[in-house]
Amino acid sequence: MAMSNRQVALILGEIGALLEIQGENPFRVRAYARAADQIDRLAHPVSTLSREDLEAIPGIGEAIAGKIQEIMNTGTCAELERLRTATPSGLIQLLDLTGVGPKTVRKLWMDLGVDGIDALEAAARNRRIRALKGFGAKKEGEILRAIAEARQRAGRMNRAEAERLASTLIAAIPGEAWVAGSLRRGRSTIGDIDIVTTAPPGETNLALRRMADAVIDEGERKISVMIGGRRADIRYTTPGECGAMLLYLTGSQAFNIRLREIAGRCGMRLNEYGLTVRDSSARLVFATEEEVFAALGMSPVPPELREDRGEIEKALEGHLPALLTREEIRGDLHVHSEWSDGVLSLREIAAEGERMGYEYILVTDHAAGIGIAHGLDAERLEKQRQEIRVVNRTASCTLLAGVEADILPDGRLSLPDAALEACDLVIASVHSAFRQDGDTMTRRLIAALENEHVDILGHPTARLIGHRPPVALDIARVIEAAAETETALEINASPVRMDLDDIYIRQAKERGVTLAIGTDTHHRPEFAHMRYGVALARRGWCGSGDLLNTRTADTLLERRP
Ligand code: DGT
Ligand code: CA
Ligand code: CA
Ligand code: ZN
Repeated sequence: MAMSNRQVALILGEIGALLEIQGENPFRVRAYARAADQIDRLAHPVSTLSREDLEAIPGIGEAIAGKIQEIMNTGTCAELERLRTATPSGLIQLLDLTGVGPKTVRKLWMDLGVDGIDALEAAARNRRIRALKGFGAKKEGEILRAIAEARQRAGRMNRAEAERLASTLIAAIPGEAWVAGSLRRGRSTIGDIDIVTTAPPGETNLALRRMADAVIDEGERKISVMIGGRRADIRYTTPGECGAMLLYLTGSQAFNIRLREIAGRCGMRLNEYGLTVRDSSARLVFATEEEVFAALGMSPVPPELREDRGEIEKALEGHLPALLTREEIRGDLHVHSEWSDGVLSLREIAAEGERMGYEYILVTDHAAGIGIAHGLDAERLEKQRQEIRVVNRTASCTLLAGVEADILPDGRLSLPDAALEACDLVIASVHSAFRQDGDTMTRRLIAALENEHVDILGHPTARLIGHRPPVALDIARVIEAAAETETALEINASPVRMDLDDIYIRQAKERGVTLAIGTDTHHRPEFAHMRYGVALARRGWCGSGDLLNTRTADTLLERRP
């Protein structure tokens, strides 16, 4: 399908904006803005124009005409991908804010170190923006309003954003409080925050009212507030009744409905306050969820499984699967260093691995390929392996020498086989031509799986939550090919990826495919995202035997011929 003029114009506009954020030559910045404008106003589909036609358009020279053809052929272009890699992805999202253009973004980035929407919100709430030259208190207020508005448009939160908001709320609540809802169930995206607390309602309502942008609903039993465009529901309970409330507010709704049916079959009524025996006024209350499950004759169901996808039947039979735990994870299988687009040295990565209690970390820098900044070629990879050997002499966490190779649009990889073979383990991922049709994309991924040197298919759907939809893909065929070629599928635990997601993880597991959790760390704090990956694996019903991360380094290396 040919790209529309609007799509091409948007890409040219993004290149111009990114060049400006990067502080590049103002003439190039303006050339892209102008070209975007021209394409947007063309009377004919840009896809019908020849190279000569393109260059005849005022303001479109040889260089930009070439870019336009590249964009129409691949859905993206090397220049754009280079800029996207070089620019913190949070900055690109700031451009979506009303009243915020590239020049503002550059100033916020350079002067305040703002690298995304959350940092911008923090800066505005701490009154650091009004102090900037040319900004002021009015602009600061506009920015806060634009953030709230953008979040309402953007839909669901990613887990990192949701966790930050939940901790802020819990810190403000004068008493014990627990996270419930989809956040507790480990879902990859979160609609709103749900919290259960035993704190006194009056005092808590006052505290929350003070920090909220708006109060939707307030009383003795609950309060619902809006903060930065996000909703939070807080329910009050007592220590003795906490179990039924936490169970109710954790959900899911489908799970709750089934539990009520089960209670009904035993002649009881279940709600968020406890169990009542029908035709009697006696109410049983529970301090813990476990006691509620016991009263219903079930084993306790872990929050990650509470979706009514077969777990209730298993819990009634007492046959719930043993799920993966964080303690069983021996290492992280996707980490970038300063050798490509990460910031940590190999030594710092090994030290972080030690701190996390890991036995190993698979270092997977980008291999040279289209759109990847500072990708490594075979020679640089060999140099990196030598340095890894040196670091491994003194570190207790072993660095494994891997690579993240690009799957090119035709299914070939961005590194020759000999270079792949020299690595301990190879991840192959899609980083370009995201708009291929489903059949082409599926065949492209299967070609990569069939390469005998590929061990893990990285972030299989390439989605970026709130930013880029999953690629078109026949996931069943990809899972089948992964099973046949004994290639692992990644559970990318970055909160903006969460890829594969739970349902696909479960399909893969059931077909006997091994999964590999990787945090895709580029900066130190991202190592902690391992917990998101573990939660996703649990939501996919995985036990320790389904993961590569639970194997010893020696067992992992035996996979290699
Ligand atoms: P979300 O916020 O869209 O990511 O998903 P949840 O699961 O957090 O849903 P939410 O916030 O609407 O409600 C939190 C929990 O409250 C939900 O998981 C189960 C419970 N709940 C909400 N509405 C109902 C309902 O109509 N019936 C029952 N049985 N439970 C409900
Ligand atoms: Ca919720
Ligand atoms: Ca809610
Ligand atoms: Zn990647």
